[in-house]
Amino acid sequence: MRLIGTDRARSTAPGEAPGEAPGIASGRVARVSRPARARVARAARAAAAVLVAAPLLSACSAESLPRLGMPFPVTNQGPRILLLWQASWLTALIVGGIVWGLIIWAVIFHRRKHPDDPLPKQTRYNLPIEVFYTVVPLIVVSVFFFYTARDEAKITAVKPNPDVRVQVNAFQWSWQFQYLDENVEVTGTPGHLPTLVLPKGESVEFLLHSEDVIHSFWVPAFLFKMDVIPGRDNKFEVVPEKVGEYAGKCAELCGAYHSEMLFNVKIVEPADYQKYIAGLKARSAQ
Ligand SMILES: [Cu+2]
Repeated sequence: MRLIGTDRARSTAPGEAPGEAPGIASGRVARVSRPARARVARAARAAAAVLVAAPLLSACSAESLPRLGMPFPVTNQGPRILLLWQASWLTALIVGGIVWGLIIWAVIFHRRKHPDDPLPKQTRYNLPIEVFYTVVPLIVVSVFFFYTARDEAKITAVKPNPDVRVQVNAFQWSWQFQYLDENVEVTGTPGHLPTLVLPKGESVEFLLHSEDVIHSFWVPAFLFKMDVIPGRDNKFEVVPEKVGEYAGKCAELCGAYHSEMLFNVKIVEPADYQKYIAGLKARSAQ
């Protein structure tokens, strides 16, 4: 049986009325011809390649694949997040390539060749193909779900005793960073961006607190953002790994000056971090 046939030379099966979908109008169970079975087998092999690709891609490292526009990761969690992103994109591209290929194949090889050509035989259903295109997406989504759930649990895990604890207070329209164990803080305004200084190689826990509306704490170089919700303090933990200066911003439209809600992140050596904290303490003592 053809899905949508254009083969006008196809012979009618014994007992089948001309132009009738085999086994449908007459109430018989549809049988699948050999060429159709071969096509389903080819499609099944292509789908199997996609399904195999996802776990294989996850066995690659983030550095061995293109970053696809994502920033270079600067925390211990960055490579895991980047790889999840890369594997998802590449799997989607493979699935997209197969779908585009099938569309182009149908457009080129099954186009109407003559204006007087009759409509091709209209097939109402094909059980193997329907089972195939129901089961394969379910498997693809399950693979996506498995890796997303596994990585989300690891990315959002917090340890009981982090080296540094920073409470991030978001307000319309800037940020305050409180170093909880040192009892010092830095407060910004829309015209004066606050800088969040973090020590390289030490675990930092962020406690996200909102004073008013929903904001979102986003450092693009962390490849991560988390909502800051009034009445519900979220937390996450990272180990900064690359010394440098990075941009931070609010990623939730929170009011008129949302676009001004910017801050800087500076990852420094632990000794420089201690000097910075000592300077903040000296200034607050004045
Ligand atoms: Cu905001």
